[in-house]
Amino acid sequence: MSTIDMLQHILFEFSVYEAAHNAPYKARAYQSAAETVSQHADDLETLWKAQGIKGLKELPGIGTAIAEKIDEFFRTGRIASYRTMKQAFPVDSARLSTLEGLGPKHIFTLWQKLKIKNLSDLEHALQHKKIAQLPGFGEASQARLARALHLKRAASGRPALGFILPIAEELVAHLTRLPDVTRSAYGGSIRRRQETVGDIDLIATSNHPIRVMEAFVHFPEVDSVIEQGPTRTLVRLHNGLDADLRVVPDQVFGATLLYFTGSKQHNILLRERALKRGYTLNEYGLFKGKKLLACAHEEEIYTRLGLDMPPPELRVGGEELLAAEHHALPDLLPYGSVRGDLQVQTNWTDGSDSIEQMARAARTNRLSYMAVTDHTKALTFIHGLHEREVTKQGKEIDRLNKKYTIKTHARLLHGTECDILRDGTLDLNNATLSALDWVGVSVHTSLELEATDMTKRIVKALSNPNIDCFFHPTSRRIGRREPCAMDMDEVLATAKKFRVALEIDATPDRSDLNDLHVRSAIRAGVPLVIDSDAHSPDHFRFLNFGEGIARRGWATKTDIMNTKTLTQLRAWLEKKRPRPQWTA
Ligand code: DGT
Ligand code: CA
Ligand code: CA
Ligand code: ZN
Repeated sequence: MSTIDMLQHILFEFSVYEAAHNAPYKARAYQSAAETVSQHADDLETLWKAQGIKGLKELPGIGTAIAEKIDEFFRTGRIASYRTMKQAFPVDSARLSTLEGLGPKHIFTLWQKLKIKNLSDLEHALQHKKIAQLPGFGEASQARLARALHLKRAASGRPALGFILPIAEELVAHLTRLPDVTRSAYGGSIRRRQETVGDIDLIATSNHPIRVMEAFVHFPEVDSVIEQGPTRTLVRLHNGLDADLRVVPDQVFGATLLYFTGSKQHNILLRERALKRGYTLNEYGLFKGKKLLACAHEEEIYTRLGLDMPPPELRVGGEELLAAEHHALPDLLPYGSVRGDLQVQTNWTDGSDSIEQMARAARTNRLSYMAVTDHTKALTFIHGLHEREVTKQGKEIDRLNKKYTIKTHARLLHGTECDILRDGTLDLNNATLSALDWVGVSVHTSLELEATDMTKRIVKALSNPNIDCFFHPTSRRIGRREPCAMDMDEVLATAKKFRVALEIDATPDRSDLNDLHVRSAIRAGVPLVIDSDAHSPDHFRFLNFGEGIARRGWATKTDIMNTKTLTQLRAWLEKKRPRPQWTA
């Protein structure tokens, strides 16, 4: 754990402790401090060195008491009151909190009644069915917890792509900077943009492989060395993932990259094709007998095999090879095509920053428009907006649109992320919805409904003529919560009928829709959008992961509505229902 991760962890544990002890304001203070700390990461210590407690206090969400604790942490490497707290409450509350449905009060009860300190203790208690009888639990929540824990165990070791891609990019950047390295890339599931990742496969070319390997094992991300050799070195990173580096001569880069990009099934089919044509194909090249035919660039190898080159995202070992043979590969949506983000939360609800700050950050991320889509009143615990607050927010958005130009701030659409209630009715009245520029709906509660009930609920919601988009349609969270049960074909048919767009929510652990859903949606003629679901300025970068999902789903630019300009998007939306505010 880095120093900053440690500090964030401590603040988070304080927040659980306070929440468990009926101090919601203190809990909230610690929680927002933890978020601020993680956002400022390495800058925080720099700021503290330059300006001390005073500098810390200027950050959002950090008051005097917490600033003093952070100061103590940087000065002494620990916080005395944290030790005292942990003696009274020696519970890994941060890890336990990652289980769906396990709040601070529950965690405290588990400790008080059963001395449960961590996931293993909990697992043990669940096996012995000791949870149901505790106050505030019951049979249903015992079963739910067992499922959540099972899911967590099953998923641990396969984190979502979005958490790992930046690390892979960083490692490639380090490798490329080495004087002995000519080219470097990541391959494997990461290059194919698979939604979860087993390990990081790296390739570098060099005439001095031993020197490259020696530098690699000393990279700051590396925790320990599992195997070190001149062609292959395997290390464990601090985040628990393995990174697997191959070093080859530059002339064979294409063949090695192709092989280690996979997928395994794609490789097998390619090799069979090569064999049928009297060639052999391996990670060092395409050969006729002993004669090397092609290996410097991936494309040469595909060409020799009579194929167009499928983009890595399509290499699953299926239809892409047929398409490659018949010059029928899709013209995939290019990265960077999304022009506007249509799901963004602000500090009107559970986002960290103001509308203005988010609009500026969106513009910095080269977006030209952004919909403000704060949550609605059913989500009481994050102060979801009531109708009158939605209306008030609209005035603020008008003011900001007048105040700023596209030079510095994205144009704002006034939207909502309106909750779909259990019975399929919506959490805002129709008068309020119809006055909005952009209406997204989503499911956040009663996620456990049976497929027939859930489908009915969604169909009812989507048939409301004010709805433009269904956000994160399955509500899954990778490693935490399985997708809601529903009849996806019926949802698609409904979306098509009422012309409701479905969202690809690019938040890493959501990735919802997934690639297969995207493909079905396109086939069904359902419009799609890609959103970051940003809750802080740093989240706009997620859009790139969403574009990856779309590409894996064979999406072209025309399939994704928010690749349109704002004018085009408005024209498209107006066909569904008039928005008088745009002509006024
Ligand atoms: P992961 O790591 O589980 O997320 O998935 P991958 O696809 O990155 O798999 P990995 O790391 O085991 O191997 C990287 C690539 O190496 C894989 O995509 C294709 C290639 N590869 C691995 N094993 C085999 C194999 O037995 N046969 C062939 N033809 N290729 C293989
Ligand atoms: Ca891999
Ligand atoms: Ca590997
Ligand atoms: Zn939210």
